Amino acid sequence: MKNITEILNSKYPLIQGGMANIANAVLASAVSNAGGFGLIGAGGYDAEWVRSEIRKCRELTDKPFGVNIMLMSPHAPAIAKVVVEEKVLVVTTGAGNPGIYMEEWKKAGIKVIPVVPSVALAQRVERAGADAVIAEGTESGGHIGELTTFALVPQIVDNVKIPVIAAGGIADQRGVLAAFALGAKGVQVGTVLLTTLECPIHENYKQMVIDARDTSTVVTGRQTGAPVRVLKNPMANHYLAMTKDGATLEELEKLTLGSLRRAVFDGDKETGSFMAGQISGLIKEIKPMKQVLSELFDGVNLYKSTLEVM
Ligand code: TUI
Repeated sequence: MKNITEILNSKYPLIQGGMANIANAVLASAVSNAGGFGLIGAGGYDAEWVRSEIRKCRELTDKPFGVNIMLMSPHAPAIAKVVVEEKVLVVTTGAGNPGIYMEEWKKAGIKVIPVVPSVALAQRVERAGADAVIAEGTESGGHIGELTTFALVPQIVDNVKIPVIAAGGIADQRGVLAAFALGAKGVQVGTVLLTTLECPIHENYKQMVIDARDTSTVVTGRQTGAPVRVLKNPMANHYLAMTKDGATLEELEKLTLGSLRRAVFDGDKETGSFMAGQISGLIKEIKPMKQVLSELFDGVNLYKSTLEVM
């Protein structure tokens, strides 16, 4: 089986999370320049935004990087074409099954690494030609599945032949080692990148992650079928109270419209949605990207720590 660093052509076996509205060319190039594998997160943006960020990223780094496509976006079909036209090396997908795009991407030589919340979807995308999968636990920030990283990773490892990348709850070397002990060959991180110097979010967002404790996140949207983990704030409390009072889908959508942008760009602590994972409580300071990645990996032999599963 290929190592993740061979698939990604990166120094570290680390891929950046999709991080909708956050992961632009500045963040992606910072991750790749520090030895990880950066991604442009398409989120809810349109195809021309993605094309322009890909081109900007090529100016900012000579290292490889990829694109994350959020499949719930109405722009996903057009973005799926742009990654082919722009000869993107690696595509990760989230929030859905990328099956309908796989043939075209594989034909174009793109390496495809879907985020999967279950063994069933991992097996389905493996059959469709995925090069690896990202097993993302419910500890993660943003849109999440049901299973924890600890339960999900080894079950996917035992049921696919392609490499598995672990995500959710990883923010230091212990988390990386644990992921490898569970059989993962790499990690995806998001929350720990929010507080890097280079991360292009409002200072209030970074400070909220630094101030967070273990119990500071909450899941909104469980009832509407799109559960999203965010930092607790008046916006999240209001959302949950409205859900309890039987608010309609329209009312909830109206409340959350633009709320991620208000968090990322305006740092609006009252009405923004600050997506972040349960590991926020471990993060204590703002650091340069290079230091964060070095602290995750340097000085440890991950491959020796891996147990052979019989
Ligand atoms: O996608 C993510 N995290 C995200 S996307 C996002 S943007 C957004 N904003 C508001 C509402 C919804 C999305 C913010 N964070 N992570 C990857 C992920 N994929 N988590 C869960 C899944 C997933 C869920 C179901 C993947 C596949 C899936 O399959 C269902 C099916 O069709 O079989």
